[in-house]
Amino acid sequence: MTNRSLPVLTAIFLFLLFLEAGCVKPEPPPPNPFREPIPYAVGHSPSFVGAADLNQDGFLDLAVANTEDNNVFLLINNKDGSFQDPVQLKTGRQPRSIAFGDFNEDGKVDLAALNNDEDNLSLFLNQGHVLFAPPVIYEVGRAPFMATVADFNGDRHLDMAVVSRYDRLMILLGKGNGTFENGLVLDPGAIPTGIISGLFNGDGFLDLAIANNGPGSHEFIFLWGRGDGTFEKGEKGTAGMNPLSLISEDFNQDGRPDIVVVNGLGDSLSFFSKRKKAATERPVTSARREDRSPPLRPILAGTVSSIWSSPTAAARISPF
Ligand SMILES: [Ca+2]
Ligand SMILES: [Ca+2]
Ligand SMILES: [Ca+2]
Ligand SMILES: [Ca+2]
Repeated sequence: MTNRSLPVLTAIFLFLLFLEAGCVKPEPPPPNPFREPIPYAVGHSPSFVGAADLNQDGFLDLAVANTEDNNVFLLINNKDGSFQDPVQLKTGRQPRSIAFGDFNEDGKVDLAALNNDEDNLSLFLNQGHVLFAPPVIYEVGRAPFMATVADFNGDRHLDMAVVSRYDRLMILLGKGNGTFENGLVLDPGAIPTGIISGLFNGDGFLDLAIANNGPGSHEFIFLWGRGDGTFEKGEKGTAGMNPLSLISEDFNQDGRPDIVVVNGLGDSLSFFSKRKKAATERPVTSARREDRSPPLRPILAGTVSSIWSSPTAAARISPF
């Protein structure tokens, strides 16, 4: 082979490679891995479903809030992913959601139903064998909507943070015996409908993130925990239209929580992940506020306030 023929052969090879690449058909999407759904009858206007092992058999059970029936249905797992006929718990008017936690520390998961039309919650203590004690009522705020459970004051007893649609956040501090004392009442912004807790600013103290569903809102806010059950206002994030609810998981496995906000309008959700740490940033070595890790960065549908970077993509989410 001469030196002159080498470029020609290379060109032919690249051309064939190009043809080959052009002919490659995209992989067909994988088939839907889910079977046909199994219907289970619940009550009227079910508005919330949560999972917890309510009978301590190691299998997750379901609890459904039936808003128009003023009750919660408990569906116990048959240990094969099918569920028994529901056990009914009578709640207050219009239970909107349910929070779970072992509030009396007896090893059994208790539950609180947020009664949207009575401005209180019904706390049911689990007595075992799917029996629950008559509920204890706690006043929370007008039209309670969602709660998150964690130990906010570091006393090793579970506490509860409850948002109500009429602009109120109440912190209920657990005593560990199934009772609570009212803590702070805070203004979380207009019509808060979603709340989660997590270590969002990296100072070692649990924080709150709240979705505000008010008219024209694009807002979700952080409240930075001080570790004693009190909070201070943190940054505001801007999601899509009328943020409704949110979740936090470590989706990119960088060891730091990401946040997904579901927007009530606009057919989108907003995904926030944290920026990479700057080289000059000090590592978090103690529970000090100055050691906050970088703020979260949205990468889907949404904009951010001054300390947040701009979104890089928008997504329209279709139901499957
Ligand atoms: Ca179970
Ligand atoms: Ca319990
Ligand atoms: Ca606590
Ligand atoms: Ca914190």
